[in-house]
Amino acid sequence: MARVPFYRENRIVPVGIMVFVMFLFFYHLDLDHTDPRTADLSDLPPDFSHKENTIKAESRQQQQQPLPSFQPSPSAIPPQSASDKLHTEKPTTPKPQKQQHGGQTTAEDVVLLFKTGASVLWRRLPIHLATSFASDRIPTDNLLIYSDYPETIGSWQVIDVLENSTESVLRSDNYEPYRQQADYEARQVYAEQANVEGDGNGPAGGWKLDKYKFLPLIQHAGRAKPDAKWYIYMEDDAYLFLPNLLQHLDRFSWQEPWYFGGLAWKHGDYFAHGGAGFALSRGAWEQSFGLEEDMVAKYAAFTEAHGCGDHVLGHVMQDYGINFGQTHGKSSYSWGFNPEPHWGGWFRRASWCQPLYSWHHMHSKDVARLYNFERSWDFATKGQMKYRDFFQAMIAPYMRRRVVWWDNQSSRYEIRSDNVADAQPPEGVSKEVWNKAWVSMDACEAACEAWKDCVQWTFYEDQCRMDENLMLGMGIPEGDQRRQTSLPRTSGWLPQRTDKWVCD
Ligand SMILES: *[C@@H]1O[C@H](CO)[C@@H](O)[C@H](O)[C@H]1NC(C)=O
Ligand SMILES: CC(=O)N[C@H]1CO[C@H](CO)[C@@H](O)[C@@H]1O
Repeated sequence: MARVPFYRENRIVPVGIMVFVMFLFFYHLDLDHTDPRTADLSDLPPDFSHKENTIKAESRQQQQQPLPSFQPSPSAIPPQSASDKLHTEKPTTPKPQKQQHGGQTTAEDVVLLFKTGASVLWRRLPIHLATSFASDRIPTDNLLIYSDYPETIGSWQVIDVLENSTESVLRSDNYEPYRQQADYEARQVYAEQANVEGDGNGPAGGWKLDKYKFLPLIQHAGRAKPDAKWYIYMEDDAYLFLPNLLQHLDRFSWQEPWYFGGLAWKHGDYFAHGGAGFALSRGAWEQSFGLEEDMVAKYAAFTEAHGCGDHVLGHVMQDYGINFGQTHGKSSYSWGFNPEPHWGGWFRRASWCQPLYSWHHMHSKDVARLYNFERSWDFATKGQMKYRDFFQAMIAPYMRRRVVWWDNQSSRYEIRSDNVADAQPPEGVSKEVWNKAWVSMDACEAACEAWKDCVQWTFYEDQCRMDENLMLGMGIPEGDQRRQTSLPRTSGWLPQRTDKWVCD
């Protein structure tokens, strides 16, 4: 018997049409609901940890104070600035460029600006050449490597970003390492810190050159790559989750002036912390560097008088009416770009479901394993990688119920034998359990378990510290000298409690 083709089968065709219509319907619903922009980041508390590499327990209260609302002082903006027209129309939410993130902005659209220095280059650059600079991740043409001495490594050219420094700057004391570098080279002396004969540390104080690099770097990049839509800056001891960031950039128009990264501030200027990495749109470049013959010369005195290059750049941006942050005037956003390493930063409920863009103070080993992790992430189907995803893959495996010789810096509450009289238990915890916390490891753990938000604790002698945020920290391994000079500290985690930190 001949089979009827399926499209003539009158039981299948109407059902097929119905299924197709329902699919279209749900697809549209889904588009509306998954729009990441509706999860506006402005509700989030600011993270004040930037610029501070370690978060001290004493200063955390202060760090969690909300920022004063961000209004650049009008006098800081030159009245003649051609940027005024752009500056007045301040969008409060990023303008959508497309419906759903799916890779409209590709690595071809951006330039990755990598900053290093002559005395650290040989230790920090090679791991990136072997991992994060893979040409399927960032095309070689879209990568600019900046140092303070020119080098050639295979097909990579390292640019001396200070090569055009003016005479007056060259005479500055801070430039001594730059001048000495040439002498090292001329005398056939290495500066690799590779522990091989003939090796040296290089000129002392190379870090002093750092602040001079930011303006020439951005000026050079914008001129060398005028067709780029975004300039993405990173330092040699950072890891930047580039594919995650590209999906983020999809939500902004590169023609508009955008400048975002990890929030930092100094002398009344808000700026992107250099170590955490940042993104600058072509629109921002044109509205600032694009208007000047030589921005480096124009701000030479300001650079000389201040300490940090990322701040100098932020000051310039502010002068040209380019406000920091992805909501422009709102400074509350600062998740994603981290000025600390993954083991020294806090995993909080508030950032748990936010996408993750960078970690700073990375060892070469970190770069290798973060690169592996990034490659294992399926961006096409899972979308952006969040703090939660990173935590589950890279942090949680280290966390145990209890580990001796480990201090994880739990610090929201600290109960000691000498302050217990004033201890106030959090809501829902009995005074009896709480006030015993300092007595023993078991009592400390019991107090943490009794406080419903507690996710980690640390016990030492007569001191119990507890926290509602998670930080991995570092242990003290067997054979380490520090085990001879102190008593063991014990730490414990309750990472299973993050099950309550649901996303969506
Ligand atoms: C230095 O100046 C030359 C000539 O203008 C230019 O080609 C080069 O790109 C400049 N270098 C930097 C790092 O800006
Ligand atoms: C963030 C961090 O690692 N904090 C501490 C964890 O414990 C070690 C060992 O006691 C300390 O050296 C770290 O400073």
